[in-house]
Amino acid sequence: MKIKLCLIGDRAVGKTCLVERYMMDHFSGEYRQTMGAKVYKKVVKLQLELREKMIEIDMTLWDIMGDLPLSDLTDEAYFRGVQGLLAVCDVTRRSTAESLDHWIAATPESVRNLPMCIIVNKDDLVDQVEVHEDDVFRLGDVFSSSVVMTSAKTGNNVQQAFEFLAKSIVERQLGPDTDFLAEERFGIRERPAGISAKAF
Ligand SMILES: Nc1nc2c(ncn2[C@@H]2O[C@H](COP(=O)(O)OP(=O)(O)OP(=O)(O)O)[C@@H](O)[C@H]2O)c(=O)[nH]1
Ligand SMILES: [Mg+2]
Repeated sequence: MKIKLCLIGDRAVGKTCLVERYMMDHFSGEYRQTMGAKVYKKVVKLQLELREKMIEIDMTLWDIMGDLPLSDLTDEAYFRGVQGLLAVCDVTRRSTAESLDHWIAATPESVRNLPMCIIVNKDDLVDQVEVHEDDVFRLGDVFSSSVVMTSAKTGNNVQQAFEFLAKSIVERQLGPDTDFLAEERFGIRERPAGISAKAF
C-alpha cells in the first residue's frame, strides 16, 4: 500500500530533522533551510494491532520549506494524493503553535479533513518550554487531531508519530475487517489469547 504524508509548519521547527530521524535515524544540529520541497521515500512494515497483521507500506514524505508564502500551499503538486498531514511546531516558540491555524487554513479544503497529527517538537529543550501541556491539549481539540511531543534530537516519539498517522490511514482505507467478520461468522478463527470464545 502507498501512503503520502505532507509536513507543514513554520521555519526551523524541525520538519527536516524529524524526517531525517525517521528515515535515516540521523540528526544534524546544523540548520539548513529546505529550499522549496523535498521528497523522501521509505518502505516500512507496520504491525496493525487491531487486525493482528503486518502490512508493507511504501511511504512518501513531502517536506516543505517553512517560510513559503502560505498562498503557495494551494499548489496542487505538494498536496496531490496526500493522505495525512503532520503539522509541526516548536515547543520553545509559542508563535509556531499559534501559526498552525494559518497553515491548516491555507491547505486545500479536501486536505483539511484528512487524518492529522500535530507534532510539538524539540521536547529535549526542557528549560525553554513556551508551549505548555494545556496549550498542547487545546491544539488537539481545535484541530480534532492527535498531538505528540517529540524530539528529533533524541529520537523521542518520532517513529511513533509517523507510524501512528500511517496506521490510522491504513485502518481507514482498509475499512471494517471483513475477513475477521467472515471468519467469526463461520467460527473457523482461532481466538487470540485474552478474548473469550463465543458459542457458534
Ligand atoms: N534541540 C533540538 N533541536 C532541534 C530539534 N529538531 C530540530 N532542531 C534544530 O532546529 C533547527 C531547524 O531544524 P530543521 O529540521 O531544519 O527545521 P525545518 O522545520 O525543516 O526548517 P525549514 O526547512 O526552514 O522550514 C536545526 O538547527 C535543528 O538542529 C530537536 O528535536 N531538538
Ligand atoms: Mg526543512
